[in-house]
Amino acid sequence: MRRAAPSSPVAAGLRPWWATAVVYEVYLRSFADSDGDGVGDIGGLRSRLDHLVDLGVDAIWVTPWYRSPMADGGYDVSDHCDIDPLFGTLQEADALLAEAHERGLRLVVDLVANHTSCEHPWFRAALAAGRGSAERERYLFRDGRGDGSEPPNDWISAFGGSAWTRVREPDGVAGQWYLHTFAPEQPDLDWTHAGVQDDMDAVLRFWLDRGVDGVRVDAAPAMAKAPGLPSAGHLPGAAFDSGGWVDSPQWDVEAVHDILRRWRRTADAYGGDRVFVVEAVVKGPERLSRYVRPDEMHTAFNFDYLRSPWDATAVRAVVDRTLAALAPVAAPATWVLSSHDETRHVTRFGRADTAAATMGFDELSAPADLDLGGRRARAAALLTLALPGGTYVYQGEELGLPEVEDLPDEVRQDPTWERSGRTARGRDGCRVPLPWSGARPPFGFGPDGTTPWLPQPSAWAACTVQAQLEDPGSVLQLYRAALRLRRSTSALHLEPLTWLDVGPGVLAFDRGAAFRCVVNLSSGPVPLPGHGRLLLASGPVLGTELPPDTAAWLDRA
Ligand code: ISL
Repeated sequence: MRRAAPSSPVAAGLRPWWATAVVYEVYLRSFADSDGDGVGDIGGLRSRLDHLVDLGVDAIWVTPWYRSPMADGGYDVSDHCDIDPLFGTLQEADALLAEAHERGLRLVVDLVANHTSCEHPWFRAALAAGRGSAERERYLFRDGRGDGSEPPNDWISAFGGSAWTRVREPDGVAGQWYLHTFAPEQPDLDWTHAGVQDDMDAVLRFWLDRGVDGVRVDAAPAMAKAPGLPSAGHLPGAAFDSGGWVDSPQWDVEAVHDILRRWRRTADAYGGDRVFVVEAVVKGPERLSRYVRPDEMHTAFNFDYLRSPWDATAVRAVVDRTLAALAPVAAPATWVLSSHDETRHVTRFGRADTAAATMGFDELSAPADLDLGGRRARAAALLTLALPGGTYVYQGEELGLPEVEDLPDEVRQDPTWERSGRTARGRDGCRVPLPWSGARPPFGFGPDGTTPWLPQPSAWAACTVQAQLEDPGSVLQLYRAALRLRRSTSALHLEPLTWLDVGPGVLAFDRGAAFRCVVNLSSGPVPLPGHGRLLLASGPVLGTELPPDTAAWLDRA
């Protein structure tokens, strides 16, 4: 069995592991399928742990594996304390945790607490018990406006349309409405309800008791709502834009911080070095920093970095703003390029507009230039892994996978697709099952002859893990080399970032006296600033010139 090499400054106790960790996001449905039903599962993940050890990551975050009707790929949970049979069993989850720990990998689970599935026993009971019942108080049931046929307010769903759905009461008449920030199958909980708070504490303890190393908090800013649920004043047809909203009654409401503080107290009682990472798309790093105050979450996904266009001024600005916002709360940054919710960055960086759109709500644009996007993605990997803080690597990013933009409409499963009236393609294109080996689908994702839940492009024969291991110039080899170097380079764990001004279109910074990272985002070659030994480059470097869309790591010692 392979074991992750301990990271020196972290092993020496100079930093908690999560302050500079490389966390690999496992989107479980699409990682590896052990039983041939076409859906990734815990057995598949267990069988592929050595890939992650060889890659050199510190931890894995596993997307929801709980019992779920899968209306939103498992983010609609009907039992938070059991594993869905599609993914395996609790015993297998325990075995995975033990096997990960034996290999020196930490494991982070996903806590979906803003909403449950509509199949959750609490919601079924709420529907059955009717208007005015105690059961309805766990959710946000309200009477409609006017004669009751208009939604209670103008809030909009992240997947498009109104955030309210009307129910049929037990006696058969059209009745109250319930709030769902996401799909109608995901009713929002009322977090002012004491029973909800207590029961979610128990969920948190259930997983901490099993020994998980951290918790990713899903859609945190949605959990608190402005008292009285006032309308937001949205214009007709307004889109969900939580990253742009200020003083929204449905997002980033102050009371959310009480919930997070309560969880932090619960987790701190366990001792050890467990981490909370919060998913919060809010307006800018300054708002985000409020989620990582010393008594709240430890870290937060950096969506502003993810959304940044491939432009030196814009990237530098977001790095500076992030670091400046986090300094007063003494929280480490994270740097994220892709996730199961976003267009894969190889494709994004190959488009005319390289900024990220939200959750697949992007226009059908001209086909991306994947060679260009691929070069930029390789450079972005070295940039990202050299920044101070932690990093998230989304599965398949280490293979340079592009977004699959030509999925047939009939296979699409993301609720965004139907909710938008089939105009927004949604997130399926970044969720296509991974190619591991072989010349044809399922490319080792599942047993030969099985059919993955989303079809894999035949061109992926060239980007399987197996193919890339045989190619010294592959994206996988670049990631492995970069992660190896990152682990052993103490400056990347301990030293602050110092920019060098080397001209337009180029990002250059030092981490301490010995380490330098240079990224050329301009359209022509630039001289590598200063002298130093080339440690690693994202593409060919000729002499002392760095070609466009290329990054280099230099050792100046
Ligand atoms: O706020 C957003 C954009 O303005 C969203 O990105 C939002 O933060 C995101 O949709 C929350 O995502 C998470 O919860 C969803 C689930 O569908 C996603 O997969 C998950 O990552 C609902 O549980």
